[in-house]
Amino acid sequence: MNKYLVTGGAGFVGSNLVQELIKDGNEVVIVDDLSMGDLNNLKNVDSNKYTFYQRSITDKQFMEELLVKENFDYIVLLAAVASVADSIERPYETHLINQEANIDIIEAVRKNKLTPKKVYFASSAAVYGDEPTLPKKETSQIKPLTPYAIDKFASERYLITYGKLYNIPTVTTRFFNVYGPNQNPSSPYSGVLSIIQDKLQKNTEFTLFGDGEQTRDFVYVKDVIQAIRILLEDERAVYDVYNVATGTSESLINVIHHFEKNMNKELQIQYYPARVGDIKYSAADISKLKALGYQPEYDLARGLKDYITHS
Ligand code: UD2
Repeated sequence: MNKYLVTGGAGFVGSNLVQELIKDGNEVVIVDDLSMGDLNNLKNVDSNKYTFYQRSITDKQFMEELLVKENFDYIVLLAAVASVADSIERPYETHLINQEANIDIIEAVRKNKLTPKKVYFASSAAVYGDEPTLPKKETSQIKPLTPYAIDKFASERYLITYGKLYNIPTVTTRFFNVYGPNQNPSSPYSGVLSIIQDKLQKNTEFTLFGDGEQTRDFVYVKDVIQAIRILLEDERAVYDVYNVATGTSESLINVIHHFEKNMNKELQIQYYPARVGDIKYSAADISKLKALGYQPEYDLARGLKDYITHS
C-alpha cells in the first residue's frame, strides 16, 4: 500500500485514477477546489477511503504543510484549468494554477527534502501546436500557441529539470484527446465526445465545426490510467515526457457513426465553419510509452461501449 496525493482528484482523469488506486488498497489524499471537478465523480468510491481537501493548489502554505505532514509516496499533479479557451480569457489567473502552483509544489518537495518515489505531471499535446508534421513524437517541434500550452510546456520542463537537478524522480505525459466517464460536457470547449454523448442522450442538436474529416487520437480514460500507473511505478520512466494516446487516429464523423451505432440513435448535426485555430489532423506516436509495456486496451469501439455503459 502506498500513499498518494492526487491534485484534481475530483476531476475527469483524477476521479478515474482515484477509483483505481483505492480499489488496489492505496491511501489517497485529494486536493481539488471543485472549480472544474465534482464530488459526484467519486460517487462510486466509499468516502471513508480517501481524504478530501477542497483547496486550490495555489494555496502555497496549505500545500507545503500537507506535503510535509503526509510525506507522500507518490504525487500526481492533475489539477489544472483544463480549458484552452479559459486560458485565453484569463491568461494570468490560469497561469497561476497551470504553472506557478506546480512549481511551488516541486519546490516544497525540494526545500523540505521530501523523498517521494515519483512526482507525475500531466501535460498536453497542445504543446505541439499546429506544426503539421505527423505523427507527433516527443521530440517533435514544440509550438505552443496559447497560454494553456505555454504553461503546460513550462510545468513539464520545470518538473523534469527540478527532478534531474535535485534528485527528485519526476515524469510527465502529453495527453491527446482523452474521453470517458466523468468528463464534463458543459462547455463548448469540453472534449467533443462528452458533448456528442450528451447531445445523443438529450436528443438535442450537435454543432459540428468543419467538415467532420478532422482527425484526432481519441484515447479512453482507462488507457490513460494504465499509462499513468506504468509511469509512476516503472523506475526507467524518470526525468522524461511520454505521449499518451492510442497510436490510431479517427475522423470526427467516423466517431459520430460509431457512437450512433452504439447508442442506436441518430445524432442531429448542424454544420458550422471550422473553429479559428482548429487543427485539422492530429496523430500520436506512442512507441516510447509502448517500450515500457503500455498497450492500449480500448480501441474506439470498445472505449465507446464502456463509456456509454458507465455514464
Ligand atoms: C484538444 C484539447 C485541448 C488542446 C488541443 C491541442 C480536449 C477537450 N481539448 O482540443 O485542450 O490540448 O487539443 O490541440 O481534449 N468540435 C465540434 N463540435 C463541438 C466541439 C468540438 O465539431 O461541439 C470539434 C472541434 O472543432 C475539433 C474536434 O471536434 O475539430 C475536437 O475538439 P475538442 O475540443 O474535443 O479537442 P481539440 O483537439 O480541439
